[in-house]
Amino acid sequence: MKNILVIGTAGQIGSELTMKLRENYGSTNVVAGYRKTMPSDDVVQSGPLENVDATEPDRILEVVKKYKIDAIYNLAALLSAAAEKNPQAAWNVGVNGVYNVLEIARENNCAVFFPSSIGAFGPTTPLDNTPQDTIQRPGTMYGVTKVSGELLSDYYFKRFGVDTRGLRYPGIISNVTLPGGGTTDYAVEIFYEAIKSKKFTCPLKAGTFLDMMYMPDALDAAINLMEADPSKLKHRNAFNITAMSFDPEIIAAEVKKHIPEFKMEYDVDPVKQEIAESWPNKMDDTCAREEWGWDPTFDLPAVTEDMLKVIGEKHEKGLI
Ligand code: AKB
Repeated sequence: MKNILVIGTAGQIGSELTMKLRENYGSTNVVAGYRKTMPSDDVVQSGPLENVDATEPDRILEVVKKYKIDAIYNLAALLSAAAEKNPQAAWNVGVNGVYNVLEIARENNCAVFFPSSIGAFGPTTPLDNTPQDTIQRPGTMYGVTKVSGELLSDYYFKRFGVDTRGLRYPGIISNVTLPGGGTTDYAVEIFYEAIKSKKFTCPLKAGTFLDMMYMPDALDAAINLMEADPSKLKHRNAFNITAMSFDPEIIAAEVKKHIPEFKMEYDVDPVKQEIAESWPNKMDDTCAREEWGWDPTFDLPAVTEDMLKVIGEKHEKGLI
């Protein structure tokens, strides 16, 4: 892989993935695509920047040709709760956008990374130790777009030989760019609120278990999968990966170990709660471990310690 285009670099994953790819492959070889919102100063100042909207294929093609792109990381999407507010836009970005990228990849011989999600599962999926290959009948527009993206990506690999690879990301915990409109966002917000006000109102019920992961592991996963020996991949789109599973009570107890006065109360958001209940409690990620060596570094205590340290420093500097 020499020249990479990242679409969606203002987002939670895109902002950090762009910097990591630039570190690994050289700043000038990684083009940051953004739509409306400008990415962070780090992203803007460290390498090429282009206005690229996943729903505008002519523009994607122009950038792919200009920079002789050979891999596209397409992170453009509306997250699960946001997609329920605007399902038409979610379809447009999450399905038409994915199709546009795959078509351009087919014509220009690019590899494609597709970020699927635990949202690709639904209420009829086995929710404990969710297998790699299982029932996928999501009831959300987000889930519909993720299943479509997985199927389209596999189709382009099998039918046209496009090197498509994808991950089913769990909730991603991070401290650079806030997520927005996701069901798992609470697991990020809790740390900011713990530092700022020592209290947090949780939108999900106690007992709602979901898979989660710290950003450094999520970035390594994408890059390692794209670098993996293709002859070892029995699956392509998309691999279950997880690093931990917890409910709001467990993460709150972990925060309390560092901030004993921390208090959490509940004000359940019915849309998010219904979505969360239809998602796995814990996925089985054996295929990712066996086929390309997935092995996360951070567990909940390590994430909590690091999040509180980084966000605490930002708070002291008046940045949040
Ligand atoms: C969301 O909550 O919508 C996302 C996801 C798990 O895909 N963070």
